[in-house]
Amino acid sequence: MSLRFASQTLRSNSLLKKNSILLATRSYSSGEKTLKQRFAELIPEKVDQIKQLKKDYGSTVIGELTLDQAYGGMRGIKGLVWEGSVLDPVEGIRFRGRTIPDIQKELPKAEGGSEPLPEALFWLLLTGEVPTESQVKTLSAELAARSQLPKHVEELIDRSPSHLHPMAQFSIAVTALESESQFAKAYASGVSKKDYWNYTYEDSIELLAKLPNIAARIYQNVFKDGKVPSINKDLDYGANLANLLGYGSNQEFVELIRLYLTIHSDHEGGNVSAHTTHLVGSALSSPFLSLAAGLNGLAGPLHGRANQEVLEWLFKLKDDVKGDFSKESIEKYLWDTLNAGRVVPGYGHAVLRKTDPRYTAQREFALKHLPDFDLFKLVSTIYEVAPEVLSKHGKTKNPWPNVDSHSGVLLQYYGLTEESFYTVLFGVSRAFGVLPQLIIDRAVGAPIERPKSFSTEKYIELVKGLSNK
Ligand code: CMX
Repeated sequence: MSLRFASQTLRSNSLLKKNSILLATRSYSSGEKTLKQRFAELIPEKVDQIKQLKKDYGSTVIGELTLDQAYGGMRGIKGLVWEGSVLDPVEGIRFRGRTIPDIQKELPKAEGGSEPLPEALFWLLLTGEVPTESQVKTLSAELAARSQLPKHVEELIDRSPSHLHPMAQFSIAVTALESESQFAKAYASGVSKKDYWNYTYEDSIELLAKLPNIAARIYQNVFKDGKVPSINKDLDYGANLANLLGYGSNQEFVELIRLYLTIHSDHEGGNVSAHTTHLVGSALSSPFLSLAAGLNGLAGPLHGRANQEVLEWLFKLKDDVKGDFSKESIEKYLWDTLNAGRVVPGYGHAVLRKTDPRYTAQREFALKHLPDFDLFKLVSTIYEVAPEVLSKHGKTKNPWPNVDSHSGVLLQYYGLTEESFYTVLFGVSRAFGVLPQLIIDRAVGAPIERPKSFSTEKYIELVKGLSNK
């Protein structure tokens, strides 16, 4: 290690210590545990639980594997561990055992608000526990306090050409935050494995804290006048993000952002963005590099970018039907899409086999706040027509809408009309889901991921050998 790097490392480690001491003092004075303290308490329990489970059942067969699954995107293969959420094909997502309506009811809210605070969900995903209001306030304040971007990251975003997709800018900016990684510095200085989680936690909070400034800077640069308002240290995460984007004066929009960030966060471990973040993290790449990798996956049209595609598809539909929004003309448009060999964006899912409860939560928000909005009515009519058309078409295993089918329409209503930005908001939310798992991974000593692959020739040899038995 160079002398310069070694002294930087020592400096940042002592800063980190100071930070932890400050946090500890703050929490003792309020009498409640901080998130970090509570998580630290829970680690031995989790480690023991896993140790015991492996000791008792380590050689139990938990599934079968067919050749179709190897060639079919590994659907249904159980081989990942993900603590924050489990996805049931019919019922949808549960965050630490709780459905979306449960978390809407149970998680702390902002004063006067009715949607859950995403900071509270982060706490729940990491610990399995619902935080108190004051614990969430402490976390919100910490995130606001750590939100400022390093100059070089601001410059990188400012230098990005406006035709570079916002998701590419987002990924570049998150990657460039690697300069701030306490984990990378601690690893280079030879810190013990037992402490990995500590530095992963610090990086994750630092990263989460900085995402609103990154997202807003991209938005203001590409679509507005490039000026980004300042973070308000007294506001929660969603309110700050809404402010930075320029829509904070509308309380309904602020509520929407809180709901949006909460429900887009986690969808168990096998989806592309979650799995990628976890996989890259398993090589002990920092949370910055790991999340950036996950964001690159989220940017794909079959995954997060579908929310942008939905809007583009809806606008084309509006052009095509020339004011005739009858079920018949929408049905024709759906068939035209399918017959052109394209997917209907916002419909279908690799795991779900029913309407996505994240779709339902957004539909309920729309029914409450914007029941007469023409695009919402259009989305509702498509919901009446598309499942039957997709079923008749006969390819997709799930003809029901997913989360992306609804999110853009809500943002359109409040004036955030630039659909190529939508996946960035999804990405900010996804960080709330994948970073807790990254911290848990390091706390329980999860190994580098390395499944086995075969060539087609080797699979032929394998199946022929097996079928001869
Ligand atoms: N429209 C038309 N065809 C569809 C379809 C849709 N909405 N959904 C699936 N299909 C097709 C698939 O393309 C596949 O066709 P081929 O056999 O020709 O390859 C066939 O139906 C079987 O697919 P499946 O097993 O039902 O679905 P997959 O698990 O392979 O894919 C998904 C899942 C989400 C990629 C797919 O449903 C899709 O492309 N949907 C549209 C894009 C979308 O909304 N993505 C967002 C998902 C949520 C998220 O991650 O954000």
